Amino acid sequence: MANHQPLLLNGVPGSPYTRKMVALLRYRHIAYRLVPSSTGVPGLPTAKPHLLPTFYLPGSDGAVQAVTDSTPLIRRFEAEHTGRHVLPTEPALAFVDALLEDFADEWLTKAMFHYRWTYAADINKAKGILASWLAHPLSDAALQQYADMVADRQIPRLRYVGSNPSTQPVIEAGYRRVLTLLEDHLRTHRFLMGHRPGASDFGFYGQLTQLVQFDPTPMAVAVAHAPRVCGWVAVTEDLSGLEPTDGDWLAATALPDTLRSLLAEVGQLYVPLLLANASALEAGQTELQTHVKGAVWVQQTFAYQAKCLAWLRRDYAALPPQARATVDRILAGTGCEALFEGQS
Ligand SMILES: N[C@@H](CCC(=O)N[C@@H](CS)C(=O)NCC(=O)O)C(=O)O
Repeated sequence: MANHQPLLLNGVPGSPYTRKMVALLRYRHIAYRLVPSSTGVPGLPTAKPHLLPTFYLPGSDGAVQAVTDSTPLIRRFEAEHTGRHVLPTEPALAFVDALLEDFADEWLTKAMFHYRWTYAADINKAKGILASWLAHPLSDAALQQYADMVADRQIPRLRYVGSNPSTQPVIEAGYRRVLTLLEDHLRTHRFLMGHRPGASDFGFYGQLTQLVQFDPTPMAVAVAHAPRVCGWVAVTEDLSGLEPTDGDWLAATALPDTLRSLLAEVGQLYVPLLLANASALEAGQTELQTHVKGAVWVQQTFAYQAKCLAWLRRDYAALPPQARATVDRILAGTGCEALFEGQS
């Protein structure tokens, strides 16, 4: 069903998922109205939990609903708006795209949150600027007070992403390695998915807007080691003038080694966490414990990531036989195949 009304959403520039979705809407030529505040839109419903971005979309009864979660929203917009699609047409490539999107949303965000709320320079920059994104102007004293409230709220939440002294080296080495692997890929390709962006491009873009353009510690790493990644993030913000064609997607049967290397990193950094999280939740535990790159990783379980794993498994189960064989060949030896072992 075509929807010609501009989509209404609420979000702020410091929210990686807001950036992901705004860049996607621009690329897709989907008209939107962004209400820039961290507190929702007065008079409209609030999502539970309140997350940024929140979209205000008609429900089946026509009443406006507050809708969150970028991954299913991207799929909804693919169905409701034609042209300039971000889900690759070839099922095997679409699967790789979904896996990389999930890694960006759920693992790379750990690096983003870790750097922002661990180092003094990052905390001091973020707390003042994030506090300024209330819907109304603040005096200096009120801004200072609100900035301290933001930091006092966010710093203890490092535990939700698993950032602590034992995981810090793994997160930071993982971030550097992801930058290097992206830099390698961008040496020969314009986007992760080839000559046009997939959903995974927007997932990486969203987190990287913060890591390479906002928070000073990870930004310095990127500027020193990954100039192409920095340039790519700047360009991906507005791809309204890109004219994609069907031939611009990668071919899953000839996936470049640079993307396979990225998948191997996903297999090491993210797959153990997804599996341990699902097992802990199944066992009714509130905490998961596993090893990532040899380090002990302990964190609170996260119901949303169990949903992510279920979505990936559902997509895997739905692959036509030939596409599944291609996916199996791509994933073999990357560590990602462990997500689908024993799945019919
Ligand atoms: N799964 C969601 C994640 C959205 C999310 O976590 N948003 C963050 C800001 S980037 C948020 O609103 N966190 C809750 C808070 O800060 O209170 C998506 O894909 O959109």
